[in-house]
Order: sequence, then C-alpha cells, then structure tokens
Amino acid sequence: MKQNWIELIKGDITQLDVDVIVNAANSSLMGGGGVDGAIHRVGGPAILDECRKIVARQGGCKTGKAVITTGGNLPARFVIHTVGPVWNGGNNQEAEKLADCYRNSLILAVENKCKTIAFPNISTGVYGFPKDKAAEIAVKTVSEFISETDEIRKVTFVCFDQENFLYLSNFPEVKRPTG
Ligand code: AR6
Repeated sequence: MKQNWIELIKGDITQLDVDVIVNAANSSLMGGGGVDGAIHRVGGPAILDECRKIVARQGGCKTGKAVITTGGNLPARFVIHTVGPVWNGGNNQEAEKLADCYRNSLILAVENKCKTIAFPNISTGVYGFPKDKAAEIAVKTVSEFISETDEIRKVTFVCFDQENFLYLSNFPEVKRPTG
C-alpha cells in the first residue's frame, strides 16, 4: 500500500516545519516580492549567501530548473528555489515548464534525503499563470512523481489565497488535514 500523500493547507509557507520548502524564485536568485520576499525575510541572509555562490558557479537558474540552499532561520532545513514560467498566453511551453518546476524540485528533494516538502502555488502570482490550469499541473505532476517513489512521504500544497485553495481542493488526490 502506498504510504505517501498530498496535503492541502492554507497559510504562510515560511512557518512550515517540513524538511524543505520550495520558493517561487526568479532566474537571478537574488530575491524579489511575493513568496520569494517572504522566504528571504524570514530565513535571513544565509539563504542569499548561498544563492550568490550558486550564481557565481552556474549563473542563476533557468525557468523550470531548481537549486537548493540552506533554510537559514526557517523551520525548514532547506529551501529549493525554482523558477516558474511567466504566463504569456499558453503557447510558449508554460505548462511544460511549470511541470518541470514541480518535478525538478521533487528530484532535488529526494537527492537531499528530504521526506516532507511544501510547495507554494508557483507562477500564480506576479507571473500570471491561470490558477485553475496551474492547480491541475501541480496535482498531476506531483501525483505521478510520488506514485513512482516512496522516498517522499508527504507533499504539502500551501495556498496563500482562497482561489488557489479552492481549485486544488477539487482534486481527490489532495487531502485536507482533519482536526
Ligand atoms: N506563503 C505561501 N504562499 C505565498 C506567500 C507565503 N508567504 N506569499 C505569497 N504567496 P509569487 P510567481 C503565494 O508572485 O508568480 C517574485 O518577485 C501567492 O499568493 O510569489 O511565481 C519572484 O522573485 C501566489 O499564489 O510568485 C519572481 O520575480 C504564489 O505564492 C516572481 O515573484 C506565487 O506568487 C515569481 O512570480
């Protein structure tokens, strides 16, 4: 029997006590607004220090790819920074790139022995990805990934806004914690 599952909650991802939280970053890895701003604010300067080293080594992070740093002062041990696609009408591989973000983040989590991971709703803020389409891609990609590995025990989708939360709650694969 499969032991791993997908959890859906509303809240602030910076407060989550999981092995790794995912950041919706930009390719500079130098911080920004939205969830990126919140993660750097709460996590402190150790995260940006490591991002700078990654940039020096590989020159930032391309859309759909992911890199990992310390969690700094966050409850989470690590932060995976992934760069979502900017929505540009839907014919520019936005869906594939968004799926890549989820998949590459999960691969990196497994490589770093993380068993619990939390995602924000990547690209659905400043980057303008339609929330209904983004929810479908998130659930499909994560479900497929965890059906093929037992190394991840729990994936949490953390919604900051009601709209994302409602779209994600339509999927039977996604469970709300009780109590
Ligand atoms: N916890 C969880 N989710 C959050 C939080 C939080 N503390 N704060 C915001 N969100 P966005 P993007 C949600 O704009 O669209 C940045 O400036 C928010 O409600 O943060 O991928 C980067 O540096 C939304 O649903 O990320 C990039 O330049 C979701 O996080 C750019 O924005 C994503 O919104 C990336 O844009």
